[in-house]
Amino acid sequence: MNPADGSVIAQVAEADQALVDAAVQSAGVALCREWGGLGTTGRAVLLHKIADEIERRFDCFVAAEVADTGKPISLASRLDVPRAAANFRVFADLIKTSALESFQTETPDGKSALNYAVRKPLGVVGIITPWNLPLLLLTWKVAPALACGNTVVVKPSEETPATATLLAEVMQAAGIPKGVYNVVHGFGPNSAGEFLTQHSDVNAVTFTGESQTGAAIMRTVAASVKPVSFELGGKNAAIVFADCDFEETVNGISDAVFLNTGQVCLCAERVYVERSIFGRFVETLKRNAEAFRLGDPLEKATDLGPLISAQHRDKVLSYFKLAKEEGATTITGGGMPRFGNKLDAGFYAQPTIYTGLKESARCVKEEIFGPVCHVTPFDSEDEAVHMANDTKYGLAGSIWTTNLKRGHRVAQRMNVGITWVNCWFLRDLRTPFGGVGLSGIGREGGLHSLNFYSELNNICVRL
Ligand code: NAD
Ligand code: 6OH
Repeated sequence: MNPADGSVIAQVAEADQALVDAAVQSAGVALCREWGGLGTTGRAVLLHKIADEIERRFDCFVAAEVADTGKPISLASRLDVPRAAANFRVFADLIKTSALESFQTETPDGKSALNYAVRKPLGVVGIITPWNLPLLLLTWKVAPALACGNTVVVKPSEETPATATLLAEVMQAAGIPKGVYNVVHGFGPNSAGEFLTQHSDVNAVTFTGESQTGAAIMRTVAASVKPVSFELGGKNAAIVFADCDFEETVNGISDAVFLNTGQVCLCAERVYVERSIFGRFVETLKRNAEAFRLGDPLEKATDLGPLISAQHRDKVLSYFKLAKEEGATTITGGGMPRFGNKLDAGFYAQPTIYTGLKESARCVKEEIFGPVCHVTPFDSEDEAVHMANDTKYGLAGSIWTTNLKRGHRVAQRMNVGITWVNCWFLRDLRTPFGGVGLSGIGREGGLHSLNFYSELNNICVRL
């Protein structure tokens, strides 16, 4: 469905067990054919061709992503689709240039041995992805998996099947051998997702999505001890000190809270602001939230689109209701916008800001994944860090200050996988990416991805 107006865009075939079996088998066979014989140089050339073909179909990918997700065309054009091409280029270059460790080992008899490691593919990798950044997050995993010589079976979210399918056309056009990239569509439990994760011929599973789903997948793969990489949910904090660059910070936080209608795992849902600027900060954030243009994703001027589905909109609205029951003060929003046209059948929610909740409130503890934040004042650095870290999640955080020492110091105290200072979602694809606690297991990005998507075989040679 198109989340902007509730219309049906396409029918998608749900893979049954037999189709998933066929996809996994095709991936297994491809490992032993031409693909398996290619070296890193050959694979890197092909990965660049994939990026070329994505860029050639730029408008087509943007249109598909906008129709599936309802995200503004401006966002898909500047973030999702360029990042998909970049994912392939970065891992193509990295696999060619990355070195592996070696050790000259002294032996008790006064001689020595040489230890060195070689990379081997894991085999068939099952890739399961969510709906919020469908192509970006899919290619973030497919690119390093292919760079390392694996074959893949991908299961995109049932909400956003289009771009994974278009990527199959890209693979063909780029000359990727048959069976290297396979797509199955369907749901999670008792459907394609579960059939894939429990398949005995799938050698590893990489997953991005909700923490609870990660737990379910972990139980499924436990039986066959498959390696997993999990990028899961978050309840991310931003800490704003009184000495911040005020305008830059409010604009940065506006992005961190509302980008993609708050449907980015890295979004800040908890904002902690030093008390002396609290009132002014909340007022200015409100001004920004109210200035966002909600509307038709296909219009270039639109800042925020709808939520992904009626079900997710209802979940977000249920938190709006809960916030009031928990005693929140509504600074702005808290409901659904009215357009007076076909967009009223879409799944929109207003940009929403709350204050006044206790830190123990469910709205401050649970991931909402919508255009909403709660702002809390603080009096000391220790108090801010304590509140920011008081969560079972630990994906990302951001610190806003012009005090260089404080920026580093507070960043290093954050119990998360990624901390930004005076910025948010600024990505260098070579850096480690992942979370602690309920936010995930392992790190991807750069060499961390190469290490997950390959097995190292250490070879010890007595000299
Ligand atoms: P989700 O967990 O509901 O679904 C993700 C994928 O898992 C879908 O393809 C779904 O079909 C599949 N799935 C569901 N149950 C399954 C099962 N039992 N076995 C196998 N597959 C199963 O997540 P979502 O609602 O699509 O995405 C939103 C969530 O993803 C949020 O919690 C968000 O924080 C998280 N997220 C995290 C990151 C990150 O990098 N940490 C990035 C994006 C999104
Ligand atoms: C989550 O919604 C965003 C994840 C972003 C990435 O994984 C990335 O590589 O930028």
